[in-house]
Amino acid sequence: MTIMVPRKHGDASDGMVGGRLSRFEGNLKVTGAATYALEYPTEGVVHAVLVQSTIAAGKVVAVDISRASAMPGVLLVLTPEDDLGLRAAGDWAGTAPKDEAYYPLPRNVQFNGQSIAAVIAESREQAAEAARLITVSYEETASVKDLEDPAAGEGKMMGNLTVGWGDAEAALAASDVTIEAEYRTPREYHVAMEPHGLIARWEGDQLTIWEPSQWSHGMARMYAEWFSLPLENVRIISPFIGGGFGSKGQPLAFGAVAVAAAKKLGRPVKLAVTRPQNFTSYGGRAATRQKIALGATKDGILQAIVHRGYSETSVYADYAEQTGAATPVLYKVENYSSEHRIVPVNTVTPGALRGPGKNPSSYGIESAMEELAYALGMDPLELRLKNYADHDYQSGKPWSTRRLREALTEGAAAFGWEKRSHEPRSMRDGNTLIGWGIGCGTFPVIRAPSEAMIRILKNGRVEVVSGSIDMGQGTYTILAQTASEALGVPVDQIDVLLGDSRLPGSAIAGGSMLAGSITGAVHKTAVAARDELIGLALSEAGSPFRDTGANTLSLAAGRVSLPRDDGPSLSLAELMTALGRDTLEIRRNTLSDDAQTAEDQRRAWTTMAKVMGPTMGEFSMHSWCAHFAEVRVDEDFGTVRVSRMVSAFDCGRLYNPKMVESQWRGGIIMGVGQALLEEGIVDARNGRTINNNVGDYLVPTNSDIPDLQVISVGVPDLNASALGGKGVGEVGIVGVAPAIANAVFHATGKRVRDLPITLEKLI
Ligand code: MCN
Ligand code: MOS
Repeated sequence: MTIMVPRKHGDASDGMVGGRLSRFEGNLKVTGAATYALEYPTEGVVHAVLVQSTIAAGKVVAVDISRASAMPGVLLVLTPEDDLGLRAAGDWAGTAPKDEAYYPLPRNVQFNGQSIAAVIAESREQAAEAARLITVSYEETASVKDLEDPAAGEGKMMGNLTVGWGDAEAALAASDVTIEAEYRTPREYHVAMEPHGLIARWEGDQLTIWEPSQWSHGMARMYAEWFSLPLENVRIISPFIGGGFGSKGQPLAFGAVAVAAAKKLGRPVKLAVTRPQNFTSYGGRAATRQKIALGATKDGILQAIVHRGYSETSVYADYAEQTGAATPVLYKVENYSSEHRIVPVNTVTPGALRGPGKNPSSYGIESAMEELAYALGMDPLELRLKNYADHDYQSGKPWSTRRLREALTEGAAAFGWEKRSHEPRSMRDGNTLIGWGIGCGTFPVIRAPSEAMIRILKNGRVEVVSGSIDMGQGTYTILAQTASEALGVPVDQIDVLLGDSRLPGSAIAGGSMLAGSITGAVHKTAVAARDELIGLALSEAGSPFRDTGANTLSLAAGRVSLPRDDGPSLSLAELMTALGRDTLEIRRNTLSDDAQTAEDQRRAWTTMAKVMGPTMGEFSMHSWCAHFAEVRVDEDFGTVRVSRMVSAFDCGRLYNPKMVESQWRGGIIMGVGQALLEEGIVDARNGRTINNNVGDYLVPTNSDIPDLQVISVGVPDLNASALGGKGVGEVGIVGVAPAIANAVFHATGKRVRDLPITLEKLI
């Protein structure tokens, strides 16, 4: 467990909610002082290396381990022959586990790159060398390589994702102006700086796992279910994480293998997933296809949206990358129809990647809106403002807050949009074509209960304790700010402890739901701690306040005083000494009062059962943004550079604008990668991801990124969270790719409808 010592930057108000405090753990990370999961010294640790399938579908007939087993240092080889004794785990939603066995090294191969064997040896080098000597014979069967494969078919309709109102087909047919187009996105990957891996250690029936985790409690539950252990016997430790972006929210097959090996050997096992193995040990964003038809009147009033989407999933689990996630909430439209199908292919099951659903969805609708603007001969900004949704047409509910209009108008003003000339290819600088485009984005406000603990120590320091995590988004820092403000204690007197499933329960750091949830819990706990401390100071023998006759006290700048300022004034340390206390410990949660049983709490912290979606109350609640992109395209070579971006956001109140701005910029940078570079390429012969490394799977570098101007237009939204903030982490990427695609069209007159926009598609 790591205690964070905050350092203060700038003026005193930086430590309050809304201040621009720097990330506490950033310094530790860049200087190497932060301990990542695989860096924990564990005596007697041995090393596991995975062997993955080289076919897309079939059966493992035999695994020859004779040469591997004979290698020096090799302790154990696991293959589909070994029954590891695991049971199936329940899913995120909290559905009870199926009563069946779980095989993390299965005999049936369902995708290329599936783990089918593991070697455990005294050193990693010995294990890696032995792993190369394993030979596997397969009985290969027919497979579906990807969405392009003629064998892929039409997939299955996801009935729960069908959305409709009015009569979209009829209204489309009756519209003056229509456009119809198909948009495509490829497989995309998280590529977090810290690859996956873990150290697993058993002590009797107690299991400790050091593994980067976006959700320590949920992962602990799933490991407990796999190994038939009581939840309290499993501990996940994850104080520092080198990014997750959606990939680190649940335990994966390799984790089960490492834990099972540690149990068999009676020694701690370290398993580092190699970078190439990271491309198939968990799924990235699914490839998508979507057909969108828009109908409008001559003066640009939207009449109908008809939307048909597809995304790939695996052959063993249904995961929908919901192409219809943003389409129904962005515009005012009386006739709407959207459907989504998932197409099973032989891949690892895709997963959530920053802005899941909303991201490809906004690429579709925001590209289509610009195509409509050109069909109408109308400025794309004007078209968007003209069709501004005054409420949520899908749920029929009013928005809690929606400052998308301000995002569009203030973003446009900062960008200088009025200087745009509408015709494609009409703006240039010598041989360079210049284009401007807009893309709007949105992400729902997702709320979840959480728990927190505050400890006031005898030395006057305050600990904020939570099992939530910080993968770089700033949880440590905003929790110190939240506690500082509510308690009246300077931020440099506060230590935040996170990243351990033994600590108080928390929402997942996913779906942009953590900050709103956990600041709410910490705020509530800090207010209770303050009340408790003042109550004790007024009533306990030994306290100099007891006989002052005061009925309340003030706590400010870390000192407890009479409100009138004319009596005793004690620091926290002095007061704790006067009270004769070593610690004062307060724990609170944000579950409702009638849902406080142990079972309620277990479900709340280890499943998604108590998570609330954006329309589960009176209002429809979302974050919003508008991106304005400028691209420069070399007319001869077709190379595209993003030369300027202005993005305006409504994310409600910002707990820490400095971190919010870097969250937004981080999302925008990932969006630039999505628009111009990122594409998982599948070998049609064997279903293998070919570019499974950071040399060939391109993500943006600093030189690909211009200055990114970000603007906040939000106002506090107290329906969305206790402190008025909406989600920040995901919305930044949403809408970037269409803004760039639209700018490329404006520059070149060529509409590329499949990402990424590479030069060969432009020439
Ligand atoms: N914040 C704020 N004011 C708000 C909301 C948020 O100051 N109103 C700031 C805080 O610093 C907070 C951060 O923004 O810590 C993110 O808050 P939130 O939007 O609630 O997102 P979560 O804390 O739930 O984090 C998860 C989110 C997701 S889902 C992905 S994907 C993502 C992201 O955060 N992955 C990230 N940002 C990331 N940032 C880094 N560095 N690494 C990742 O892997
Ligand atoms: Mo974020 S993709 O929901 O972890």
